[in-house]
Amino acid sequence: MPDVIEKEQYTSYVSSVSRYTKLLSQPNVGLYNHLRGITISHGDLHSLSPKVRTYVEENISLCEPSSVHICDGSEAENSLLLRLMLQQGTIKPLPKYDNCWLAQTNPADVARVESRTFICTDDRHDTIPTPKAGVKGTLGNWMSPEDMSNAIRHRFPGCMRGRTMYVIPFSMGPVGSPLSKIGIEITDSPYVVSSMRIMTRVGVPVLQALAQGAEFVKCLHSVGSPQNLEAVNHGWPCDPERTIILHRPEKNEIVSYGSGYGGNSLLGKKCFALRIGSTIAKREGWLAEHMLILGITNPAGRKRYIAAAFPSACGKTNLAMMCPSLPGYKVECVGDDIAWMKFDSNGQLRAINPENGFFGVAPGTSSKTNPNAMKTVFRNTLFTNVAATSDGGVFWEGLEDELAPGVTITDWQGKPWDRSTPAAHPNSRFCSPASQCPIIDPSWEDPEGVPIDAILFGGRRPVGVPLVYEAYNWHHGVFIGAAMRSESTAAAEHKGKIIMHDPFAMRPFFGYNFGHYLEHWLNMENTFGRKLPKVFHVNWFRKDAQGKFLWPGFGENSRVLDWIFRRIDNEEIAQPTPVGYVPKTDCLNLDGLSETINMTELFSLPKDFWLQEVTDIEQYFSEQVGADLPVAIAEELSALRQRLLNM
Ligand code: GTP
Ligand code: SPV
Ligand code: MN
Repeated sequence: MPDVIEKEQYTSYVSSVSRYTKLLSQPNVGLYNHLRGITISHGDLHSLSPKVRTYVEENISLCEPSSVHICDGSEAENSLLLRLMLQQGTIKPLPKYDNCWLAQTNPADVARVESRTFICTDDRHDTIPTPKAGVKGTLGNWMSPEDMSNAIRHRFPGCMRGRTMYVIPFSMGPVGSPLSKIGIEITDSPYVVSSMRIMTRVGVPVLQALAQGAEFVKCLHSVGSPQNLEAVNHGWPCDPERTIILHRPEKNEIVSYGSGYGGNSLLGKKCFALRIGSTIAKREGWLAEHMLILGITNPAGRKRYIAAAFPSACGKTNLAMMCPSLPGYKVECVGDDIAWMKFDSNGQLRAINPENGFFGVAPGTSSKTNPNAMKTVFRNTLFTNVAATSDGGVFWEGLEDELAPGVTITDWQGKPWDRSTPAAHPNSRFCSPASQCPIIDPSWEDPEGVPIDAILFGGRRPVGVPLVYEAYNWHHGVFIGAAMRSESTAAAEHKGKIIMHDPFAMRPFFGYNFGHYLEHWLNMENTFGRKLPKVFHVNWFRKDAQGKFLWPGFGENSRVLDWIFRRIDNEEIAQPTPVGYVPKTDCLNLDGLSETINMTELFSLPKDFWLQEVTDIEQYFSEQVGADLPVAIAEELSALRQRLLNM
């Protein structure tokens, strides 16, 4: 603890901060004494804007690191961090490739932890709808600001003792774009610094924007100082028992403790770009969404942009980088996970990808499924929890055909792989610069964003849900987003393959009450002159009775994009069904497909299944959203039921 502030005096973190701020206004007393023992190992505290400096100094006082490193995003800095991580055993080299590294985490720290993720507001109702009595809410976790202060007080004081605190200035979106936002992440993890440098824009231009007074989102992260030292194994410090991820929208503040993994620690991604982002978007009238963005050019040379929301590990990276099998089509990638979208003054919805890299699911990625990812990830990449090969490379499930003969494999936990368990963790990932993607869109960094003409929702639905259908109108489209369901995946802690509700693929990422979020989406229609995108639902994952996928997926999904493209142009290739428009017979282009597709089964709408689906959605809305469900959404549900009954 800082010597000037006794531990007992910390009635809350907030009050310690205000006390500290008072001390700062008296030169040479209080915290200056405390800061005196700290080495600034890189950068200059005095060059920071006053607001940033205050934030950094508050956290020096709280976490008590032995040194502070202010990041500039340079190559030299990154080499230093890599050397340090090699020394500490956090990463291993992958000599088969160019500047690639493998991190193997503590097995207790492998995915986002939803159950320990909280949004903190004065009023609980601002964060989550009130679930029905006796039902556990699943639309986010609320915590009071007081409990947040306590949670911080029980974890952070002194947590960086003996270690370095890194200060990462980063921009979500191209620096200077009207759609971009700045953050400062304070962390004690060099792995986080290296990853943030790939995933966001880190460095001097951001510091310059801050010096000119730009606002920033405060992101504090520590891998923790475990009470149980067993947790600090093989160079991956973490504190799984006390992990917590806190968001305070009112103060644009994120605090994360105990996990070094992915969305828990790379705070620009889910915490900022989605949770805090969605609350800023609500206030400012735009949308922060869990969506890929792709550009598609048709054989006539016309280009359109599409955004698509699929839950975690349901195919965003794959669709965003797809190699279309349909001749004459070209797909280019703007982003694979997050879209910030705003209507411009002409009423056109425009989107930026706020990220700078891909944190993509490794298993299943191969030259067959995603050749563009394969051309992206073998340079300047940080792999996490994949398996290693004896020739200095990586391996994961799905790469079997690309393995050289005689090569042996060490699994993600560092043990010789005996094939009885997965070699790579199912949520193992690559972290690669977006600029390396061979099909990165020429406009991917356009500060104005790209024009969006269609929004896709989708998920893993093994039964009942057709390959593609189109919403009748905006309200129906918002209903389709609200009613999304998908089989659970390894990206979250859920066990087993159950069909879960995941509205807008945002269930783990809403920064505020889902009912209010729906109102916000519905309201997009209320400004005169706006050109609303068409809305579609897609499902690449329907299976036959033998459990085999009915649709080949991947590059063949270009056939669905072709239909969508032509629907944006209002071609008469659609017929109404109870769930929405589907392709008219022979209007989905199957030319040249080698396998025969059972189109009848792929598009069938089993009445019993759909009536049950309506019942399930109704129960979900009533149990989870209750009085916060907008009337327009309840009306869409009734209209769907009526259409099904008339079928
Ligand atoms: P997050 O990064 O967690 O948000 O995931 P994501 O939505 O980007 O998912 P990703 O594209 O990485 O796909 C995850 C898994 O789905 C991989 O195992 C893919 O091989 C598989 N997948 C993607 N597209 C298809 C498809 O069209 N058909 C089938 N059958 N599988 C697919
Ligand atoms: C997801 O789970 O949707 C991801 C990975 O994109 S993480 O950044 O860990 O959230
Ligand atoms: Mn994601």
